[in-house]
Order: sequence, then structure tokens, then C-alpha cells
Amino acid sequence: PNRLVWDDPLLLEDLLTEDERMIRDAARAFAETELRPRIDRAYLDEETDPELFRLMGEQGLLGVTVPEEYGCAGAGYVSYGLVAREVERVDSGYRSMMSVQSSLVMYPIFAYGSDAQKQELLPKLATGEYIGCFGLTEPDAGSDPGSMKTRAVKTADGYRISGAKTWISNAPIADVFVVWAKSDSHDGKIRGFVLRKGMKGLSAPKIDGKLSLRASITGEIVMEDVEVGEDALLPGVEGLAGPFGCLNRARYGISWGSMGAAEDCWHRARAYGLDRTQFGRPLAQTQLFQKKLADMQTEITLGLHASLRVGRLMDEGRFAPEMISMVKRNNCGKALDIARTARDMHGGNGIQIEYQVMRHAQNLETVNTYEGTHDVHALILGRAQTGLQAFF
Ligand code: TGC
Ligand code: FAD
Repeated sequence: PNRLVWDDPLLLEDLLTEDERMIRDAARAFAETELRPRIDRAYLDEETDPELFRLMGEQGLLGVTVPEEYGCAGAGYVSYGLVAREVERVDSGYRSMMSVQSSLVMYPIFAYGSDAQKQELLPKLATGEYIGCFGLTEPDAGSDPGSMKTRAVKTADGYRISGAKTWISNAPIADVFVVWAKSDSHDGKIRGFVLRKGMKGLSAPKIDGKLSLRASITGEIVMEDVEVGEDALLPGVEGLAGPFGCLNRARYGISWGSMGAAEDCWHRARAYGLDRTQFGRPLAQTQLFQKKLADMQTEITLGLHASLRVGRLMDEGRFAPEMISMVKRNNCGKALDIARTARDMHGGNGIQIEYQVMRHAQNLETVNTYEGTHDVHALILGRAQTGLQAFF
């Protein structure tokens, strides 16, 4: 019989194109040489180095799917997923920085923006000269963004925007703010606006004290009568379809990324079990330890192959949003279980930063919650198969 490749049992590698492998290998080399050496300190100190955006930009890792005319790679969604997997193999917070910039800032400007917005902003976001953030969630509107209170009121030459967003990745260091507000001159429909750092009435205080995703800075966006011109409006979309169009891409990327974090935990648990002897034998030679490794191998393999399939369907223009809910929900939930189990398999050492697994587990708590919680994605899938709305 053929020999099993233990860390790629169903030969995902064979299903990738040459170009996809090249992008993946470059992302892996970057993540291991530039990101890995920084992460322990960044996590412990709750430090986000804005310079990382520039480094990611140099490597072509920002806005991977945006066309080359804007200084991006113009690659497909499988490539984007592979990049997310490699970056999150190091840390979910670093992937968060990358995916907000790519899917939640560059994508809406590309898909819904005017030519002027695209020409001005996309090349600078691609190099990391500009850092972007995406403001949808509010203190009283998380899973239910349709109940947002932020308002845009028409003025003589633009809009006056008031409201507050919270839990916004990158906000305190952002130059560009993609913000969603209900607009009175558009029948109260949700519209997207591009705000800029330094605008009067705009501030983005940091949220301190996170016990998860500590290497990725998070903040509020406070808008007190921020006056913007007509050119701040994203002209190409209205309604919740705007933010959800972006979330589809980011959620899909997270389905790959979370598997990268899970793989890091699995490989570390396996190595630890081979190395550590108790009761006169390696831990890896016990039945319970092997069962846990088998579960990890199985869930990660199935999760990666499912994400690959969704990525191919996205590249073919055949995806339905519920497919993304399925892989986001499954892979984040499984990754969180795997990271907690890997922590347990490391015994006491598992709680130490140098063994990495508890940092992943802490991060994955956030990843399982943001971009639609595990249960909210269950309700999306439940609605799709029953036709019955169970949110309220
Ligand atoms: P619903 O009635 O379902 O839909 C309203 C309108 O939106 C359209 N739509 C979609 N369009 C494209 N893609 C999707 N996935 C879509 N889902 C819905 C829909 O067709 C409809 O359009 P129209 O034209 O008919 O108006 O809306 P609802 O209010 O019942 O929604 C319920 C629910 C739960 C599905 C939704 O609100 C939801 O997904 N909640 C979760 C919120 C969420 O994901 N927030 C994420 C915030 S951003 C973030 O977390 C970034 S972290 C990033 C990082 O750091 O990495
Ligand atoms: P809630 O909606 O209050 O949910 C609380 C609990 O109730 C959850 O378990 C949920 O599953 C459950 N629940 C909710 N509704 C139902 C229901 N109908 N039936 C059953 N159970 C339900 N947002 C942005 O806009 N931009 C960002 O960049 C961003 N970055 C983030 C970074 C971090 C570190 C974190 C933690 C969050 C970030 N978010 C961001 C916000 C994130 O998307 C929200 O936290 C998430 O959507 C959940 O909303 P909530 O926190 O208000 O929880």
C-alpha cells in the first residue's frame, strides 16, 4: 500500500496549483522568519507594531485577491486562504490584522468604491503605508448589526456622521476607517463611508485588558458629528449586503486561518508526546494520547479540504454565503477544541508562553466569536435548511 503522509493525509498539496504553492511558501517563509520571532513578546506586552503592515505589504500579503493594477497579487481565494493559514499558524492576531486590511477594507473599496477612492487608497493599503479598519459592531449591536444606531445625516455637501463602534480591530492605529451607518437621505438604509484619521470629531481609543488576541490592537470608533464630503460615501452598495459581502471573504479566510493555528497545536502536541516520557514510555505511546492526535489529524484534514472546496467555488463564482458559515463555524469550533486539548497534553508546561498552545487557545476564543459567533452561524445554517428564521 501507499504510505500515509501523516501531516497531509488526503494530499491537499496535490490539489494546489504551482502559483498557489508559491504564494503559500512565500507566506510561510515570511511568517516563520518575521512573525514567529516577535510573537511571544508582542503577546505578553499586548503590543501591535504598525510596521508589520509594511512588512506584510512588501511580501504582497495584503489584498491578495485585489487586481494587479492596484499593486496587489490578483490571485484567487484559495491563495488568500493559504496565506491566512500560514499567518495564523503563528498567531490569530497577526492573521486578524492581515484579513481586516484585505477583506474588510480593501475589498469594499475595490468592490463598492468610486474610481477615485480605488486609485487613491488601494495602492497605499496594499503596501501597508495606510492601515485600515472596519466598523460594524456597536455596543448595542453585535450579532444583530441591523439594529445599529450610527447615523449619517445629509448636509449641503456631504454627511454628518454620529455614533460609536466597538471591538474594532486595528482602529487605534488606523488611517482609513470603513464605517457602516444608517443614512437618512437613503431611506434609512445602511451605507458605507470611508473616514480618515484626523477628521474632526473622530477618535479611536484603545480597548485595554484583552486576554485573547493580544498581539492585535482593538479599539472603539467614536464619531461625534464627523463632517465628510460626498466623496466619502461608498457608492456601489446599500443595505446589510454591503458589510456582509466583505464578511463573506473574511469569514472564509478565517476558516483556513483557524486550521493553521490548529495545525501548530497538533504538531506541537505530537512532538511533545514523542519527547516526554512518563511511566517509562513516551506519552505518544499511550492510547489516550494517540486518540487525541487521531482526532486532531482527522478534524484538521476535513476542515482544510472543506475550505479548499469553498475557495474553489468562490473562484468560480458559485459560492453561497451559507457554505462559508459552515466552514467558519466548523473550523473555528474544532480549532478551539484542538488548542485546548493540546494545552492539556502539554501538562503544566502547556500554560507557558514558550509552548505556544495556550496562546492559540486564548486567541481562538475570539476567533470563534468574531465575524459571527459559532451559534449565529448555526442559526444561518438552520434557516437555510428549514426556511424558518430563529434569530428572533
Ligand atoms: P438578513 O435578513 O439575513 O439579511 C439582510 C440583508 O443582507 C443580505 N445578506 C447577505 N449578503 C451577502 N452575504 C451574506 N452572507 C449575507 N447575509 C445576509 C440579505 O440578502 C439581505 O439583503 P436585502 O437586500 O434583502 O436587505 O439579516 P438579519 O438582520 O436577519 O441578519 C442576521 C444575521 C445573524 C445573519 C447577521 O446579522 C449576522 O451574520 N450577524 C453576525 C454579525 C457579524 O458577523 N459581525 C461581524 C463584525 S466584523 C468582525 O467581527 C471583524 S473581526 C475581523 C478580524 O479581526 O479578523
Ligand atoms: P452578542 O451578539 O451580544 O452575543 C452574545 C452571545 O449571545 C453569543 O454567544 C451569541 O452566540 C449569543 N446570541 C446572540 N444572538 C443570539 C440568538 N439570536 N440566538 C441565540 N444566541 C444568540 N467587529 C467589527 O465590526 N469590526 C472588527 O474589526 C471587529 N474586531 C473584533 C476583534 C475582537 C478581538 C473581538 C472580540 C470582536 C471584534 N468584533 C469586530 C466584534 C465581533 O464581531 C462581535 O463581538 C461579534 O459579532 C459578537 O457580537 P457581541 O460581542 O455583541 O455578542
